[in-house]
Amino acid sequence: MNRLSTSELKSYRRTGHLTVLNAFTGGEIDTAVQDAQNWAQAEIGRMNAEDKAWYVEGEVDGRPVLRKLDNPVYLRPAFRALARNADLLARVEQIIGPDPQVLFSQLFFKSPGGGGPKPVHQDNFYFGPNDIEGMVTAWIALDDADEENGCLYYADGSNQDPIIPHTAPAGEPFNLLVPDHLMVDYEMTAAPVPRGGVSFHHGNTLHQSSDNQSDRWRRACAIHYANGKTELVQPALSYDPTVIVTF
Ligand SMILES: O=C(O)CCC(=O)C(=O)O
Repeated sequence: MNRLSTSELKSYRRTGHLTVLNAFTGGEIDTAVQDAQNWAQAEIGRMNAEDKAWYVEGEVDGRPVLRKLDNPVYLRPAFRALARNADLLARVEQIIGPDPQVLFSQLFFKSPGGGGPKPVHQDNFYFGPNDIEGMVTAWIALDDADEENGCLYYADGSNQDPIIPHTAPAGEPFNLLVPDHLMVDYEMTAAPVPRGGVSFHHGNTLHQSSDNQSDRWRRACAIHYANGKTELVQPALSYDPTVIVTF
């Protein structure tokens, strides 16, 4: 079984994030990407105008493309397979402790030339867990992610800072963000991840992604794990407990 080394764990605890290369094979990622594209086309066909206004983000080759879809791990066997990967679960357990479960998951499409940015936030503000150490996000790169196509940026060490109040821009109640004036002391560092790699981040780690300025996709699946004892006691949005995936 592949596990995190002592120095990797130490680095994660210090900086609040850690990238592991080649966590998944090319074949596993191919299966997930194919499923993501099929699922997106089916969902676009089903969406009403209000959903389209939020989820559709431009066009590629004359066809609408989505910003994101929620709960791939719960809804799609191809993504459930990624989430239950034995090496991934072992690493997650090293970070947060026993009995990891998936409370929520997200599939980000960030399409070529049109995929928009995700503003600075802390996942723990969204989730409001009773234990800030009890959750970790595993962000799986389904394409090479770099500065040109909108990789993640982290504020190193912000995992050791408290949760900061977030606000929502007018008309975007789900897009919670840290206001600029609270970010002046933080430097954001790019964290490129090659396809098949995973970037783990702590729930308090400040992070964001820029827009996709390339002609390449930047698809990624974010899996939000909690250990068996962690509960969402003060969530900023509402999370459906029936979609929790246990192993
Ligand atoms: O992929 C992105 O652009 C945003 C991901 C994110 O915010 C997360 O994984 O918590």
